[in-house]
Amino acid sequence: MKSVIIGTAGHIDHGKTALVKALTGIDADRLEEEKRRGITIDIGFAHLELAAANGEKLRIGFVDVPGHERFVRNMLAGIGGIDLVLLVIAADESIKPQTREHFDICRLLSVRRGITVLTKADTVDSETLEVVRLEVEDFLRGSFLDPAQSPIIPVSSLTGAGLDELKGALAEVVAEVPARDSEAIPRLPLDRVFTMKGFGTVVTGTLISGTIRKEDEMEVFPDGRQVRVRGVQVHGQPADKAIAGQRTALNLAGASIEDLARGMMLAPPDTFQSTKRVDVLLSLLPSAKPLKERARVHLHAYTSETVAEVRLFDRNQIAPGETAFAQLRMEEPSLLLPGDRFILRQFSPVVTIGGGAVLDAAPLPRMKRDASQSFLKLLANGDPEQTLLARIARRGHDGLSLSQAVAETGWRRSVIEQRVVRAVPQGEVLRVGGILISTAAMEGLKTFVTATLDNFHKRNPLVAGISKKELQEIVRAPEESFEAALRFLAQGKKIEVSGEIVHLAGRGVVMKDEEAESKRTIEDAFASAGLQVPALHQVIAGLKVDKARAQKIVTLLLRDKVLVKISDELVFHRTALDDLRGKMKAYKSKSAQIDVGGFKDLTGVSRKYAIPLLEYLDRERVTRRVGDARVIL
Ligand SMILES: Nc1nc2c(ncn2[C@@H]2O[C@H](COP(=O)(O)OP(=O)(O)OP(=O)(O)O)[C@@H](O)[C@H]2O)c(=O)[nH]1
Ligand SMILES: [Mg+2]
Repeated sequence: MKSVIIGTAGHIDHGKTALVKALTGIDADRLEEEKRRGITIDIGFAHLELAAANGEKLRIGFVDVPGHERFVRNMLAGIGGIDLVLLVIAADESIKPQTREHFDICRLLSVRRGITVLTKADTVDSETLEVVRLEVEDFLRGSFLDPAQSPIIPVSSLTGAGLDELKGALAEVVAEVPARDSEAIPRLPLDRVFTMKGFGTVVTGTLISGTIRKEDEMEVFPDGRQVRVRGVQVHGQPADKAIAGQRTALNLAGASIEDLARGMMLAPPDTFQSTKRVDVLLSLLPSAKPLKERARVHLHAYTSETVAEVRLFDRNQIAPGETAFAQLRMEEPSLLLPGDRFILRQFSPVVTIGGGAVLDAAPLPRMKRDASQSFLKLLANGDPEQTLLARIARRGHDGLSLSQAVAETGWRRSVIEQRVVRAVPQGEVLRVGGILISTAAMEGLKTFVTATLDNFHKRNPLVAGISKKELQEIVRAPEESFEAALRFLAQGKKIEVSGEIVHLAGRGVVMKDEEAESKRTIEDAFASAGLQVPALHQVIAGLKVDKARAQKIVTLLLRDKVLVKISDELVFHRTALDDLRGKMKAYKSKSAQIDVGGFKDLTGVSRKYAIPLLEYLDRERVTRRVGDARVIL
């Protein structure tokens, strides 16, 4: 069974509601005020089942909209999720202002199919009907309702004339129109929120994609509140699930009617993010005034509505009839995804001026205008693989995680995986850990890492390498891509990573011969001295290299902990201090305490060395001073 949503459109009083009733038996005017005034104020709903020529059952949900120019806002809340339109034109009035406005809206929303109905056919003679038909044909020519491919059917809701023909045409068009994807991630824009005795909070909407089942957890956008689906109704009947293209009512736990409103959207939890900025492809109606940079407009998308500021990329204004890329900066956040259609209305006086499609609902804040433009051009082409590659590439070496990819595209994870699987062998994308990164960005990162290392070695010839942490801070790459870059470079023998230290292969410490010799001399001098160390300045004085060089070598030895400085004057070789620790440990088995005299006897050093050494041992928590003696810990 196929489910589609048909919207009505047309001027006030042209017989939209009467037509829906004649087709379905349901009066879509549900408000008392509507019945009293005989006009539609808010959207109303009805449903019908038809059989296609091949016997398939077709389930049609109707969204009946108001024609009054003051209620176009409400009309917009209903028309966003429709698959087909019934353009209603009264035979006694022909084309009127809201015929044009509603039709423009349908075109801007990219409604692809529909039927034109000449209502009130019983009120005019056949000649008038023919004249009106010709007018309407002219009006529709070249549009998605071009008379060559879409029927124009005269009907009388009063007498029933033409209704069977209309039903036949409906069955045909409904069978042809592609079904919405019930496998996709579900999104339900809310159009009504109310309480029902015995049920509690109920919301309704046209399910634009996916499937919602009883007991599903959902997130409310833009608020982020979590709710649970206690019950599902489709076209007024209890159901286990609702699928895309169905009028859906949900009984929700976790929210009261005060927490919910028309314009909000339900989607699975922790999947999407609301946004206040969208990059779009915007078309301005020929009838509109030029749209200037920074103009404020009313933005309508599905059931939501907010004020937005228009930002243009490459011009100061969009001329009437023109199409251009733009960024819409919204006052209120909402959940939008690429491909979502929207309508713009002038700030004041409020008239429909244009609309278009969302290309990117997650624009990067620091992207250059040119880069943004070429990115948007690519997205506008609509090739899914290219789109995914561009989205990965624009993240540079930060990469794009799979969950980010889902949030940005609205595609299911498995769909993205498939597209990645197709893209990876082309060599354009790499998968490292949980992120996708473009091969070019990884090459760039590797070059950056080696250049940074090269620079480091030049400036620090006596240092073995840079710490990973420092290197990562310089190249500003997240953990996963950074580690991957190091791994690739190490595999390619470009760098060496030992523990936390990274250096270029074959570089590390570069010493001239006499430096290396001096380093050995210093090391030997201290290693052979044990605790009876010579004065550092004496050792340095005996070297072949100048004092500054010598000082650097000492710094290096201290950094690598070959030498240990325990006071301004005294430097020891690490092995001597390790021996000392061993001696202290052995001494402890004889006595828990040691005084300065005992220490001098144990080590054979003079008082001049004994005091700083004991203080060093205190600092190292080998000993603890108690009066004149030390407790060995
Ligand atoms: N004679 C005749 N009257 C009709 C026909 N269709 C509708 N009407 C009458 O026209 C009036 C307006 O019809 P509605 O169906 O309320 O018009 P609408 O387009 O829904 O109006 P809005 O929702 O307010 O835009 C009502 O009094 C209907 O009875 C028709 O086919 N023949
Ligand atoms: Mg009506």
